[in-house]
Amino acid sequence: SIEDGLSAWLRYAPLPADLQKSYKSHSKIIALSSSKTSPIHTAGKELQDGIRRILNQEIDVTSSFQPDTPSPIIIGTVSSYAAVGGKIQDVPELKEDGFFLTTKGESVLILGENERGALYGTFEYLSVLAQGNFEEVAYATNPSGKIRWVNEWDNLDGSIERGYAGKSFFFKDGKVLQDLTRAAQYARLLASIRINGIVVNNVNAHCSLLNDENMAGLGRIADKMRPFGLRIGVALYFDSPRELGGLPTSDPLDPAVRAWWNDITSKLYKHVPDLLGFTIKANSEGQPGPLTYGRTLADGANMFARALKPHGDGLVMYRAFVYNHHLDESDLKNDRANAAVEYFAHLDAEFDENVIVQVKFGAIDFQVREPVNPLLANLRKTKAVIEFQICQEYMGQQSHVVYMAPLWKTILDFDLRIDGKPSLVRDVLSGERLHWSKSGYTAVVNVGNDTTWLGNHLAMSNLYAYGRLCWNPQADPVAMVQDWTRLTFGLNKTVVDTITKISMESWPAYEGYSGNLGIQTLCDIIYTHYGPSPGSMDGNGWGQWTRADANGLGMDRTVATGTGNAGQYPEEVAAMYEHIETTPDDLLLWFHHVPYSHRLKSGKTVIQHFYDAHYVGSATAQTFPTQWQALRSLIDDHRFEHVAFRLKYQAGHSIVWRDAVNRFYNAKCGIPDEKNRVGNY
Ligand code: GCW
Repeated sequence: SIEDGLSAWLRYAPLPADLQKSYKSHSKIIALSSSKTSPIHTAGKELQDGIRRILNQEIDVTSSFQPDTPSPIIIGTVSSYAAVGGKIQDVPELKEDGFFLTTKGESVLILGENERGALYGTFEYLSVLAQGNFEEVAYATNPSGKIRWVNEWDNLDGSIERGYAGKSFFFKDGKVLQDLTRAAQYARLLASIRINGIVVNNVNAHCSLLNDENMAGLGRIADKMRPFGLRIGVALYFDSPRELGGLPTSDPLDPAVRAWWNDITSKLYKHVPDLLGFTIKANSEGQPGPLTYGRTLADGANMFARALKPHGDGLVMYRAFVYNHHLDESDLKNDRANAAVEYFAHLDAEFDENVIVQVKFGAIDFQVREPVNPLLANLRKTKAVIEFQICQEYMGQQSHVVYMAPLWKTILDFDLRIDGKPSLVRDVLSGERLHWSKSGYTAVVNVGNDTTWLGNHLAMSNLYAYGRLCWNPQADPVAMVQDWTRLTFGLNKTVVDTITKISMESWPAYEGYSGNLGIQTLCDIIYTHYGPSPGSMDGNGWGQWTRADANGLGMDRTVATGTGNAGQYPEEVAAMYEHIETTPDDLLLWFHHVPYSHRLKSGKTVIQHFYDAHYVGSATAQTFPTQWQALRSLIDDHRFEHVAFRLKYQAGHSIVWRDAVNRFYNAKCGIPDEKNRVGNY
């Protein structure tokens, strides 16, 4: 039903009656909240509602602590619990946003390091109840990433850049919407996966966000988010001083410009006292920025950082996505993948302490496979967050099912060997490896007002898994999708096994038919980023090139003969990517230009691998509709049909992909398919 879509993994479907009976009842929820807008107040209500729906039990909530309450569920912070005389000697030391949960004995105790943590613990408790798991537990858990944000690319006119699920539920006609019901529902979902920040507008920002009416509107959005422990940030348009303020320049070193931003920032804080900060896309894809005024990127970032500084802990998320999108392809040394390191590495010591560089996971742009962005190995003092993308811009745009947790894991588990030492990306992002005080994660989500949020019920496992990975980047993609499935579709084993199988097969299948061996997603590159169009990748200034001709393909990114990109990695990684023999097959064409007849480690030639992988990937996608049929009558018809339709579409579109890509390369190189499938029509 529509309700199922909106509540996503927070459906709280009733458990079977026998299971319900085996739950040890509690007399009361004691939520030690300081106010009605406190996340602990939210937690109390959420738990009451969840227990009613999952277990069919009524339970009262109170905010006052009575020590003699029999078998209560207590929700509080460690300090608020101690203040009412609770025993906290067994509670381990917690980090910011962490929580302690114990169900041992008669009562349940959920204590957060802060109020947000207590809400997270409550959602955790509900998540295990909803999965019919009443096992006694006692543990503390803390986040890996301090920064666990999402970005929405919502425009003020209500459209969403790269959004595939309807219109914005924040903005319309240049203003913040009056009815923010969906925004609050979204905040609830985000809180349940422990996201603590949301940047509500497109990084291609508009200056009218900062007019008086919209600043008040941002205040209303923040009010909706606060009870869920979520703070909001905004993306800013660099030239606002000129375009909104009427100043002659937006030069970041000009005192009048700085005064203008200081004033705007003070006004914003009046409406949003807990503002997260600013996200800046500048000197990128036609956006103005400090370079426009002859200043450095650090000059630009620090201007915002200093405007935020007097108000508290506000951060500048300065996006590293700075590159020339009019790059000349005829120069074999040109490489968009080099841009981030070239623009940012030498500024490592120049950024203020409250600037964080926001780095897309790969050096190009959310492709089906990319190596880790080398900028993450070139910063020491400057702190960073990684940027993932939950909307599937290059990944089938939610019309294809692609579960991306396995892709993200290949990035997070990669060892960058910074200074010759173990440097897993996840340990860089946690701040441990380089002793950063603040760092972590963000992801572009682009949910819309569609009742499925992302346009496809199955796409929501990506949002769910993203939140879990920010907290614990070692979480297992299989376990995450199983949990998500139980919460979203129910406990039936066939349902869980089928959705898990389709999900785990989906990224390899998509890679099989959309872009092999590190060649990138071979989609239309000029505008839609959808559907097969290998020919569109070259002959333009965007720099997402394949350099395919009659003899070979791939980018030579070696130091010896190519763009030098391999050399942007630390020594050991650079040596691996420099040589064809040591470059893994799945990134071969990212780093090397080779003939179609080049033999892979698998023994196949590159072209035969292309042919075969496209057939295998498409064949896998063609099993999805059949696999899904097993779920008829095991889940509700509404969601069954919704997904069935999309999987059928994906199966067909995978054939289009397969044939378009195979025929394109077959025509380019003229080498026949050993199995005689391609070109025989
Ligand atoms: O992937 C590209 C998108 C643009 C987007 C840009 C960015 C918001 O195609 O639509 O702009 O990335 O990340 O800034």
